[in-house]
Amino acid sequence: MQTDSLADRILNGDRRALARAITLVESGRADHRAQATALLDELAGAGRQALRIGLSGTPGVGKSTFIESFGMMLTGQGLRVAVLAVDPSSARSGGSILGDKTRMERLSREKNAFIRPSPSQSHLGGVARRTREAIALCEAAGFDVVLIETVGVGQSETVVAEMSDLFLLLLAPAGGDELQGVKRGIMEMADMVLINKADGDLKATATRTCADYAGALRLLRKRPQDPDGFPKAMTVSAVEEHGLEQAWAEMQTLTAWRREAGHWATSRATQAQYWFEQEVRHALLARLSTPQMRDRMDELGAKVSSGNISPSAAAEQMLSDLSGH
Ligand SMILES: Nc1nc2c(ncn2[C@@H]2O[C@H](COP(=O)(O)OP(=O)(O)OP(=O)(O)O)[C@@H](O)[C@H]2O)c(=O)[nH]1
Ligand SMILES: [Mg+2]
Repeated sequence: MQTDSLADRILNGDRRALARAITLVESGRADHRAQATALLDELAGAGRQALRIGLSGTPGVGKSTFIESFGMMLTGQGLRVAVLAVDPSSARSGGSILGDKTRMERLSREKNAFIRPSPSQSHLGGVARRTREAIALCEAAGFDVVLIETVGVGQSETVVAEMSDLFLLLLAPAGGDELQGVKRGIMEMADMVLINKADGDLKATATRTCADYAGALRLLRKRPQDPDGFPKAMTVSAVEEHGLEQAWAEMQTLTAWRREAGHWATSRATQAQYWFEQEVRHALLARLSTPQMRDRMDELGAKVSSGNISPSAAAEQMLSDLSGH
């Protein structure tokens, strides 16, 4: 494969080239990895940036529906929108790929939208790299907004927050008790809290839930990257398409403020540093996991167990073996 021409096609916004490049970054083959790295290097020179919006929330809260309605609104304004999904559990992604495809029917027909479901890969480290690289590819292809959906369980929301410029938490209308159900860490990561399904019978509950969260957010420590009045809680209806313009206006206000105050650049730089360190960790772990290294580990482990060598001396031998490979 000629990465050169692939790069040119991506820079020209060719969606098939983009899809092919994402397949390349998803591949576990060593030659594909080398091509993907070369391609990403080449594209980085273009220096294109999109607004990366991470979206998290419990299953069924309406993330996909929101992304479709919100995405349609953005494309309606002439913006180009890419949608990616992070779904670390392969068992779930089997179902949600199908579900998302049917739910994002309108958006998937838009010529200014690109939707890429999560690959059926269960290892979070692999999913993180693939998503990060897919974002970079979408940026190079000239998308204005990249939306990243993740289901709000486990570590996946931290992963997505670490690669987003804006991290949105989508919540369902619920009684005050359920406020406790949202982990503090997630509330602290959220740049905006959207109470979805503020329609029909649920409208009044959604308004109450929104007030509860607005109160809770005010109590949380203020972060330097938030101007006055942020993080905001707002009600939306993805189905009835209410509140989407207001939410987008707030996102733009927040983003403009952060750019002006230097937080955008700082955050991108911190994230790049974080992912560099993660990559080093993963690469080291991968090198420790080769059959040869596992054998060596077992061998030294047995010596440690029998008291022939101290744990720290064995660890040093292990590491010197590793650097010799
Ligand atoms: N009343 C109402 N229902 C909604 C709204 N948004 C989504 N739903 C419904 O909620 C259900 C789940 O919506 P999805 O968009 O698939 O939710 P999700 O968060 O993407 O779900 P997973 O991907 O499975 O985690 C569907 O039946 C939607 O029609 C809304 O604004 N109002
Ligand atoms: Mg979904």
